[in-house]
Amino acid sequence: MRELMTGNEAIARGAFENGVTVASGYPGTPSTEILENFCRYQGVYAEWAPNEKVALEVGIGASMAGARALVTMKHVGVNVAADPLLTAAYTGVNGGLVIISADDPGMHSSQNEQDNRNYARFARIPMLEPSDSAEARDMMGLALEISEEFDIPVMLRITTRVAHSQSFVDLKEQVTPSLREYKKDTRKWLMVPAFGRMRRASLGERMERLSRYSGKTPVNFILPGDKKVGVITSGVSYQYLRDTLPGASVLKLGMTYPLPAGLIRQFAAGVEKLFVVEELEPYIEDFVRGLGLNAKGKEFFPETGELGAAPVRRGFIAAGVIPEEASAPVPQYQDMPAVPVRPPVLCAGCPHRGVFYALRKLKLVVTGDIGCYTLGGLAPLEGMDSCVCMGASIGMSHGIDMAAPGLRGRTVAVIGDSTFLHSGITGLIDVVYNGGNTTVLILDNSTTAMTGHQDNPATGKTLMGKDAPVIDLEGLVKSLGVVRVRTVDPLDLSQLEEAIKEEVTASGPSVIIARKPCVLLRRQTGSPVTVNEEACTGCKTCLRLSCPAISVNDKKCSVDPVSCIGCGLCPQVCKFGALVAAKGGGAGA
Ligand SMILES: Cc1ncc(C[n+]2csc(CCOP(=O)(O)OP(=O)(O)O)c2C)c(N)n1
Repeated sequence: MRELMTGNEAIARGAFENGVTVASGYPGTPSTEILENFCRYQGVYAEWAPNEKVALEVGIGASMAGARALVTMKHVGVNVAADPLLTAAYTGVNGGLVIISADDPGMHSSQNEQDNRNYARFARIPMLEPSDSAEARDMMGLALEISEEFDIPVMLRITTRVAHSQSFVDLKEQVTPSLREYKKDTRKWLMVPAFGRMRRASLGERMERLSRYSGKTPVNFILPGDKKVGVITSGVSYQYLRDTLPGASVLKLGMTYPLPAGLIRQFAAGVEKLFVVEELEPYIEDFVRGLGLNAKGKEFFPETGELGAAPVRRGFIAAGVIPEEASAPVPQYQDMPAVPVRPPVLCAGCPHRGVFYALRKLKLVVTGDIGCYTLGGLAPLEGMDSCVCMGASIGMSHGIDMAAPGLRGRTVAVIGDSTFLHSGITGLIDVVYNGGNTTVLILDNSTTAMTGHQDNPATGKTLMGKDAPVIDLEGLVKSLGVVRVRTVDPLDLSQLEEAIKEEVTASGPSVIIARKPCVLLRRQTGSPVTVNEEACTGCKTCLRLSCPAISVNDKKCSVDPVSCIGCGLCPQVCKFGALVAAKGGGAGA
């Protein structure tokens, strides 16, 4: 049977077909749908871990026990999982272990665009890179085989375009999952220095064998063509290249670590001009040049942002390979005609909105974190000063507190429920342990909203849909030693402001839990706010809420009754009483 699948669906299918029985991950675009699809297959176990490090450790454990295991994360998640990752290369595996790194060139939904091919080289683990969904499914199986044959975890790297584009996949039957025998072997699994040194030597041997394998694996292959131009490429760049220079000789690399030196030399010897077309860093180009070959790459093709057929074409025009006024059709799907930009915005009725309105009003220094609430940093709310990585808000706030006495009592850390459980807890421990003064606002909307409503340990459900114990956030922070803990309704502005004012000036650490489910979870109908036009002075204070339901027309504010859900926030900021909550609406609705 043939099915149209996204790259993420295809990876989930490949894992199922090839007998993966345990999968763990932490959500993050563009990787999230892999586990959401995998968990629907019969006879498998899949879970959301609280963070990527734990997810990888679950995968290593499952592999050690003899199962085939899958671990998924976005590119920055690999930073969180880097500690177990670099030593897992030493220990190797029992059952096949595959780690998905879903990279995001162009930063569609990420805070950076790091190129995780460097992780494969850094950690010394093999890397495979598919160009479409069929390859994604096939490479999932191949990665498991390589993992078991060479006793090493394998990284399967995809990028946003491969993860989210659809192409055909011919479905295969599932191989019956089998559990390899578990044998106690401390020299392999107990990485104390003496055993670690032995495994380091073994890693060198495994990499040598893998380098030879890379030269003969069918996923690294030459597509013969015009001998005047030879192009080395991989991943989605291969698709852009085929659109742009269909006749060129191509060396397509499906295995990008270790790179096949012999095959590259052989390919280079058969073409007149050698190019490397790759997205982001000159990763392949540097290797090719290191072989003493004269390859052209980043001189003509961009090093940042997402690649596409248009930039590839522009590069080949600049390199004199494609004549300027060539009659070949210009691919249109990049460089699209300009469309109005629609900046992301918190939904109408989002419980995060009031928090940032209040923080801005109180003129506080706000160290932020990553989630839907990061949008509270954008105009006109502008209630957040920083966002670096998941969990950073609390440590940064503590750092400010320790560095600048003038800012003491004026600093707040803001963090979501999923992010707090991911990597905020240790920051709070630091504050308590070291006698800090930080005030932490945990925005508990009962979901991981930003990545599409995944459950987390505070929601009461697992990825497989089972009931789970709900983490008691108040109890948790108290158990860490925070004495001042209170819970507020983020849609009640005066309660919220009062709580923040009191806690920032109080001595010692404090935690305010602003609790209200995400508006998309508690979707209401009806009860929109109405406008009393006579009372409206056109002052535009309501626009400061950045609510997509509110606009000002002819100097009077207007509320879109379709998008307004009557959260009751705007009547609280209008001092002229022009915005009127419907009966039964208002704070707490
Ligand atoms: C290390 C890392 N892993 C995953 C992500 C993707 N991601 C961004 S925010 C977020 C969680 C957001 O949930 P929460 O903190 O509850 O805030 P909400 O979006 O619900 O407001 C995730 C998973 C990331 N940016 N970095």
